[in-house]
Amino acid sequence: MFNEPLDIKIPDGKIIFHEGFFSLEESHRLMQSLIKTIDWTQDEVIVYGKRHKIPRLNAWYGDEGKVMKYSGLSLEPKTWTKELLEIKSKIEEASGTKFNSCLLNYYRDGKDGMGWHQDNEKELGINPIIASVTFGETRPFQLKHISNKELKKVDIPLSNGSLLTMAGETQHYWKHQIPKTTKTLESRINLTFRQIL
Ligand SMILES: O=C(O)CCC(=O)C(=O)O
Ligand SMILES: [Mn+2]
Repeated sequence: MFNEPLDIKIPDGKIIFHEGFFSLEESHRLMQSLIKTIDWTQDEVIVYGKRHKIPRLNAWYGDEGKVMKYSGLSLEPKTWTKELLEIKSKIEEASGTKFNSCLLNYYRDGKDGMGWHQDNEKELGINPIIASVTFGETRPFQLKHISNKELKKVDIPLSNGSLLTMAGETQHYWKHQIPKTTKTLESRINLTFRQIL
C-alpha cells in the first residue's frame, strides 16, 4: 500500500513523495527519542525592527563548520546524534545523495507553523536537493509558484514517517509553507536534510 515513491508533477520543479518511508514503529521510536535528545530552542527574528519568537522550536545539526543562514539567523551546527545519523544514512541510501546538515522543526500544535519561503540561501548551491522527513501529526505542505498565477497551489499532506524530496529548480520557482491552523493538533517534528557547500 505505502512505500512507493511518487513523482508529484509540477512545472519548473521536481518533487518526490514517499509515504510510509519509515514504518509506524520506527517513526514512533524516532519521534520520542528526538523529542528527548535534540537540543530544541525557540529562535527570535527581527521583523521591521521588532523581535518575534518564531512559532515553533528548532535546532540545527551538521558537520562542523557548516553554518546555516536562515531568516536572518546564523546557526552553528550541533554535533550529529545517534538517531540523526541513523535517519540520515537511511535517506542517503534511498536518494543516492549525501547530506551534511539538518534543520529540525518541532511544531508543538496547530498554532505553530512556517510561513511562505524558498530554501534558496546561496550556501545551498544552485539547485539544492532537500530531503524532508516527518514524524507525528500530518500537516499540509503547500507550494505556490512565484510568478505563474494560473497554476493552482499544491497541497501535500505530510504524514507520519513520510519522506518528501525537493530537487531541480523547485527552490527558484516555488515557495512553500506549513500553515497555522485553529484545529486541535498533535505535535509534529520535521527534519530537512541539506547539503551546505
Ligand atoms: O515542516 C516542514 O515540512 C517544512 C520545513 C521547511 O520548509 C524548512 O525547514 O525549510
Ligand atoms: Mn523550507
